[in-house]
Amino acid sequence: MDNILVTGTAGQIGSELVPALRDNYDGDTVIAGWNKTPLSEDILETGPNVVLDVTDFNALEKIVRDFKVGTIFHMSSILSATAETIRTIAHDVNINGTFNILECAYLNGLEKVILPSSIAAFGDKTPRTRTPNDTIQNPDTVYGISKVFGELMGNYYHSKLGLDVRGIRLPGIISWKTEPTAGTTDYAVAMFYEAIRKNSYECYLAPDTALPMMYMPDAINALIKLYQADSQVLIHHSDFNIHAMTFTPDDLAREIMKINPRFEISYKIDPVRQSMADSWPISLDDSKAREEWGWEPEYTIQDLAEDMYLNLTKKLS
Ligand code: AKB
Repeated sequence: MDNILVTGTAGQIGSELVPALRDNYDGDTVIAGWNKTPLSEDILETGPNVVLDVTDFNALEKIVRDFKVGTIFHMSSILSATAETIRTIAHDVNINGTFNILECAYLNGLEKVILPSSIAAFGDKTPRTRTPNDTIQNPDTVYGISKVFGELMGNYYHSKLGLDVRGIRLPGIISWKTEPTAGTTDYAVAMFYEAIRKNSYECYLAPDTALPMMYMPDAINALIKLYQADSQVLIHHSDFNIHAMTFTPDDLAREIMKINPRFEISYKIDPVRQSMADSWPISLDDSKAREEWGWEPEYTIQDLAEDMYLNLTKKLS
């Protein structure tokens, strides 16, 4: 097996994906690509790392050749809320960067590219409950449009050029190791931090905003399981729905109150993030992922709340 390069290792998912890949494979074969945000000691000590700007094709190609890369997990992305405020950078990273990854993988004969998409790839004309895998996609956000670009280009490189590109549409991801702040679904992580630090949280989404969510271990498991799937069994490629749970800010606050009865929630709506959330699915039909590569989530909202609270309390103390 050739080496695995992960882009965006310092991000919320990358920072947990690299250790998981190093546990599954030899640590020396998993290269942590990062840009600007420094890596944790743990990642620096357990395998190779490299500074990587995905918008620079020549630098990317040199890394792919120098490190004998066979697979890229392309995790670097400017998330939904930030992408609305820095459109040019978001276009460079999310669209040009994704194109560079695919073109570089194709030209250098790589084995696979794992290219995550998002629930943001849907829009207000998409059916919002049990959103079908193959349906109308009309996002009206910079981030969502860039995710549709990645899905379509991933499928193009697969069908026209024979590159094995695979991707899942990730929901809001809840985790305690790296704090995400650039997305719309990140209120759910912030609520835990503030419940532990201050016993209170002011939420920027309305109390009844229902969104698909997932605990990090399920997201990591999905990425690795899709990577390992036999290519013969895949009918879809860059555009799999996956689903674990749906909850609202009010639902999550009530779960946290079971653990911390002093916790109080208040609301001050951010119209930009609210309108994004209102255009995204409430739940997804993930039967294609279940049928084609055996996707199955493990964590419920109760499991997630208990595990998050415990681990974040340890981390913050
Ligand atoms: C975001 O809110 O930007 C992301 C996503 C739903 O893809 N977490």
